[in-house]
Parts: sequence; structure tokens; C-alpha cells
Amino acid sequence: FHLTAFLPSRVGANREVKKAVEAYWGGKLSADELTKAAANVKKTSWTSIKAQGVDLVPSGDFSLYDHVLDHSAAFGVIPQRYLGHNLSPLDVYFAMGRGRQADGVDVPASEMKKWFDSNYHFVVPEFSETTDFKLVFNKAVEEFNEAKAAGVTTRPVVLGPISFLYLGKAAKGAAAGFKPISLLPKLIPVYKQLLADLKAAGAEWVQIDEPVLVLDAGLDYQSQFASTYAELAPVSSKIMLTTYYGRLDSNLSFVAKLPVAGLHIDLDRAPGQLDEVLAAIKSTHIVLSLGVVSGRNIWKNDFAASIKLGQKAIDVIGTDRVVIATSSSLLHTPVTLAAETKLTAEQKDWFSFALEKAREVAVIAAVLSGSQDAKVAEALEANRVSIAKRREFEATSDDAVRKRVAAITPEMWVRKSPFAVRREIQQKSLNLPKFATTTIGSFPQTKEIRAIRAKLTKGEVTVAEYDDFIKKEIESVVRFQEKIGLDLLVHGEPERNDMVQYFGERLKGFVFTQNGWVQSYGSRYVRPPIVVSDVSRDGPITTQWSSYAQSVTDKPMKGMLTGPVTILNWSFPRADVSREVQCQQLSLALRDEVIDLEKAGIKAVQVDEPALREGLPLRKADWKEYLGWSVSSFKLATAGVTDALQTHSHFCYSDFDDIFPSIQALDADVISIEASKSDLKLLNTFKQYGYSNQIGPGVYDIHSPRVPSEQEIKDRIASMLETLPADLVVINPDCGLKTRGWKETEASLVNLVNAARWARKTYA
Ligand code: THG
Ligand code: ZN
Repeated sequence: FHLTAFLPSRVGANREVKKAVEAYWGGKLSADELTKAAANVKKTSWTSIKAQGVDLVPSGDFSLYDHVLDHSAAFGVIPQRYLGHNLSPLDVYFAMGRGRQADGVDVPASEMKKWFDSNYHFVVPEFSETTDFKLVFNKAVEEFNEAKAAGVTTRPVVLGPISFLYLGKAAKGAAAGFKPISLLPKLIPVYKQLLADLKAAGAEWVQIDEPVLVLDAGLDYQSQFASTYAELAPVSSKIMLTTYYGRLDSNLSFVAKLPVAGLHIDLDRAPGQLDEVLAAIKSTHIVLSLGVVSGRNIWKNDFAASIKLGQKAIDVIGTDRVVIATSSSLLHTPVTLAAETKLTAEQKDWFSFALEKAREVAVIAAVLSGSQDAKVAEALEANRVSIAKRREFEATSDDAVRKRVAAITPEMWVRKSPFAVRREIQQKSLNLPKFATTTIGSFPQTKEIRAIRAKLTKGEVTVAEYDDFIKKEIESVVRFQEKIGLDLLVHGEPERNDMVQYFGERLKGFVFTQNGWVQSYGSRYVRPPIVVSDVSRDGPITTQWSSYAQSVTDKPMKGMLTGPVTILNWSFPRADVSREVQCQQLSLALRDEVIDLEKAGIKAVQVDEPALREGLPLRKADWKEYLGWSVSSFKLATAGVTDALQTHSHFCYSDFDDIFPSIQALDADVISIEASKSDLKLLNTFKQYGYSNQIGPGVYDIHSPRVPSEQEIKDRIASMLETLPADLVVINPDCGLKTRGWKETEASLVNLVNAARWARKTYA
């Protein structure tokens, strides 16, 4: 009887990998020292999962940057632009992830995309008809051996060939109509080699992840799945074909016939699929791995419910064919609750982070297998008590908030006048030039800013001292923007840690961790707030900073808020109330904030919704419902003001083709979108549908330290204007600048302002 927790061994309880990687980039750690730091983290991770009682410990999921990038590097899928610079393989790898601009080398980063419906980004592989694969190194084998040497026999994890190709894109120079999946016949031999080596190294099982199987698109690859796994299975260790984040649905019919030894399903997101999966595999020999412990949230597992699911499976296919697991990789949850000292005992009792989840898997499995000892019985009883207490807490509610949500009417979603009317009124009030320049909101979060915030947390400076520092910082950011000639200014957000955490901390209904870091991309981490009860606002949150910023300049100042959908999608939501209702509660709080900003004399307010797109359900059948409540939540937050207030919104990942009508329906006066890396192709969508409001497609990529030249930006504006009407275009970078240094920020924005001036003359 087996049990597993996909605990990613890549983080370290104290973000050791982040620190080591950044030290390596900064020249403070050698490549060898980086490898050693990584080895320590892996070892700790493997041994600590094993110590929780898990027997199928994963390996191979470690990454210095991103696991999809690891596969690209291992298979030699390296775009030409990263080669020939005399860089070590490690530096080529990092250059692909984050770009490189040093010692005469100047290459931008590869595109990043959101990993399914999560807040994690992967580096998009680039394929063309000339792509050849070779096994440059076998990370799966190396880490299997590494774990073995550390005393842990693991079940290696590899991303499956079909999902790997699915996640990639056609490279710029690829032939017209080229589809990455056409490379499958060339890729299979390399996977065969990888898997055969793994088998030879002694791996009994291998976990092959094919998350594409929870998408509608999975069905397109039906025949490829059959032929690929028919080739892989004979040479491989036993394959645990792994799906997560959703239901197999119509893909189940062919998945159940694949020649694999095991199938993993997500019963957190899709508990309803258990019956049909059992029916489909009953007469096969397939072992079923039940993902009962959520890999996506932080709520304590309800053992009684999980045991019921497990028992149902055992009744149909027998104990020998059942594995208990987390629903997905634990990449999306913090490492351990043990590090949390500020949560109350009551709160702590509601949650499980990755290590605690590993223990939950072990307990559930012990109960189901009948190998229950006193310790397990105790854990079972403790869980019953905890779950009952949480239910009791959930029964309490904030009546004022509930009543306000119940009283929402559709009129509250709409602005007083249509865009064309608002636009004229706003033009008089803001007086912005054609091709107005602005930024997305944040400016570099310098060491000094982080240091003083840390001091405030520790009580080493007073609130007054901190506020003074922030004011000076705001003033200097304002002066900088005036100096280089930006038109619509921002205050730079020095007072904010993270755009979601900041609001969560100032709203009722949330709790926070001290060390609950979750990887966002590369070496960047976030600490998602946790929604635990009804959400409301006590009083203004941002007006003091925005009105201070406005008071030190004659140029218009843009207020800056995080939208309701994004706060919800980047938090851990509560499980007892629908996401729709949680979002409406957030919207009402933000609506009050937007109104307060207008009252304080702010003439433009940006309500960011970068997470709107990623929250889109994985199955098209579920889109309508989500888009219905998410769009109306945004509108509810932004429509409480007069026509004179210019609303802005920002979207980072602009795969909008499918949801265009919803973007239009938001009716923001101005939107800014990430378009610099997607080669502006999405602008065609805007043209095709005739987007009517103002729009600022990012003119350069801020996710890399590289400075775009003035000419590059001019070229971008010129190509933008091939599809967009000049009078709708706003000039801005593609995202906030908080991760950048001042030097590159200044150089880039000067180029941006000059390019906008050029556009004013050229397209007068
Ligand atoms: N906040 C949250 N999620 C996000 C973003 C965000 N997801 C998408 C996108 N933005 C990811 N971008 C970043 C950018 C910077 C950082 C994290 C995610 C970052 N993190 C600091 C670090 O890792 O050093 C820690 C932040 C802190 O000190 O609080 O800089 O903006 N929720
Ligand atoms: Zn962004």
C-alpha cells in the first residue's frame, strides 16, 4: 500500500534556493557552491517527506529556476540566440530564464506563461521544424541517484512529452503552420532513452506528468497518447501517468486504455470524477493514485471525507491498486506551518502546509490500509476535532457584509455614461497629450525600502519614522517622473510589500503567514494571504499616500489598487463560501476605496486585474460562470465614481483571444497589457473585435534587467499602430517596475519617453 506527497524539493523552508541562486547571479557564490546549496535543500526535502511516513518520495522536481526550463535544457531545446556567447551551460540556462545583458552579451529572456490556472510561471519552450532533441543530461537519473545516496529511494518525476510540446510555442522563424506536436516522433526516442536510463538506475516507478489531460485540448492528442505510451511503457519503469488541477472528463475514455501501470487523478479539484474513473479502469490492472490532499490550498484535510473516497476506491479495485497522494505538486503551498509563530493556535489548527500535508497523506493511508496504530488513531481524532472547530468558526459571519452583498443590484456595475462621453470629460480634467506616457504603478523596491520595512516589523523604527521615509521616497519618485517627462504619474508604491498581501493585511477577514513563501517565477516568491472569514474594509487604505503624492506635483497622479478578482485568485480562498461571494465582498470594499480616492482629489485610479485571465477555468464549459462573476466584480469595484474619474486596469498575461468580450465588458477607460513578449500578436484580436476604449500595450519587457533601446521602442510603437488607432494608444512598460534596479529603470523610461515624443511628431 503506497502513499505519496508531491512535495517539491525546490524551495527550502527558508527560501535557501532563492538566496543561493541570487547570490550566484550577483557573483557572490560559485557554480559549485550553488550546486552544494541546492543539494542540501534536496536532501532535507527528501528526508523530511520520508520522515512524515511517505514511501513514494518524489525526486527530479527540484529546479534552480523552473521545471519546464529544465526539460528544455535537458533535451537541448535552446534557442539560437542564447548560444555562441561562450557561456557555461548553467549561464545559458539562466539566460533563457531571465535574459542576460553583460560583457557584450545582450539577449532577452524567453517568454513566461502561467502554469495552468496557478500563479506559477513557466518558461515557454520554443520549437520549430528544425528542432532536434538530444538528451544533454538526465536530471531524473542524477537526482534519483542523489536521493539514493541520501538514503531515500524515490519515484522520479518527469514532465510528459505531450504536455511538454503542448506548453511550448512555435519559434519566431518557424515555418508557417508549424505545430510543436509534429515533433513528437523526434521526441519519443529521447524520452525512451531517459526512461530506460532511469529503469537501469533502479527506479521501480516513474511519475510522468501529463496535465494536458485535464484540458479540453487533451482530446486532440488522443492518438498521440496511445502511440507514445505504447512506445514508452515497454522500456520504462512502471509509469504513474499523472493528471492534476482538474477532471479527465471526456479524455478518460482513451486514458483508461493506455498501457500504463498507474493513473493519478485530482480529487481535490474534481472529487466527482472518482466513480467514472473507477468504472473505466476497473477491469484493467491500473493502480489508481487518489489525489485527496489538496496541493492547491492550505486547509487542513478532512480525513473523514478522504477516507470515504479512499474506501470507495478500495471497494471497487482492492487495496493493492490504491495509492493515497496529494492532488498535485505542493509547489503551490508554503513549506511548513512549523515556522509560523504569529498565527494564533486557533488559526494554526485550520491549516496544513506542504510538510503537514505529507503527514496527512500518511495518516489517511494508514487508516485505509488497516495498519492503524495508536499514533494514527490519535491523529484521526485530532483531525475530527479540528475540522469540527473550523466548521463552528465558519458558521459565524459578519451580518453587515452579508447584507450588503445581498443588496447588490446590476445598476451598481455600470458607469453613469458611456466611454465616449466619459472620455471628453476626463480629457478636460486630466489634459493628457496624445500617446500619453505612464507606468504600471510600482517603482524599484530598493534594499533601503525593504530594510526599513523589516525594521518596522521588528519594531526598530516607529510608524512615524517609517511614514516619513515613505513620503521622501514618494516625493523622489515623483520628481524623477517629472524630470524625465512622464505624463500620468504614480506614487511608486514604496509602502507596499506585495500588491495582494498589502491589501489583504488592511482588510478584515484575512490572515497572514510570516514564512509562507510560494514560488511565483524564477527566484521570485509571494506570500499569499489567506481568506478566513467575511471580508470588509475599516477605512481608507491608500488615500493618504496617493493624496500626499498628488500634493507634491501639478501633474495628475494615478491611484493604484489591486482588483477584487486578483486579490482572490492570489490568495488562498476559504473553502466554505463560493469564490463569487468572496469576490463580491472584496469588490464592495474596493468600491469604497475608489470612491474615497476620487473624494481625495485623485483623477485617475488603476484597479489591476493581472490574475483575471489565469483564474479562467481549465474547461471551457466552466468559463461562462467564472467570467460572469469576475467581470461584474471588477465593474462593481470601479463603477461607483463620477464620469470624470479615469479608470485604468492592468493585465499581465494577455492571452486574451478567448475572453476578449469580457475585457471589453470591464469598461475600464484605459487598460495596459503585457504585449511585449507575445510579439504584439494579440493586438490583432483587439483590432478584430474593435476594442473601443484606450489601451497601452507594454512597449518593453520589465521582467528582465535588460534596457530596451529607443529604437526598439519606436519600432514597437510603429508596429502597434499598424493595428491600433493612434488616438487610443497609451505608452507604458508591460508591468510594474518593483523588481528592477533604478539604473535600468531610468535608462528604459528615458527611452520610452523619447520614443513617445517621436510618435507624437511622426503620427501627428
Ligand atoms: N503579487 C502576487 N502574485 C504575483 C505578482 C505579484 N504573480 C504574478 C506576478 N506578480 C509575479 N511577479 C512577482 C514579482 C516580484 C516578486 C514576486 C512576484 C517579488 N518577490 C519578492 C522576492 O521574491 O524577493 C518578495 C516580495 C516581498 O518582499 O514581499 O519581488 O506582484 N501575489
Ligand atoms: Zn503586470
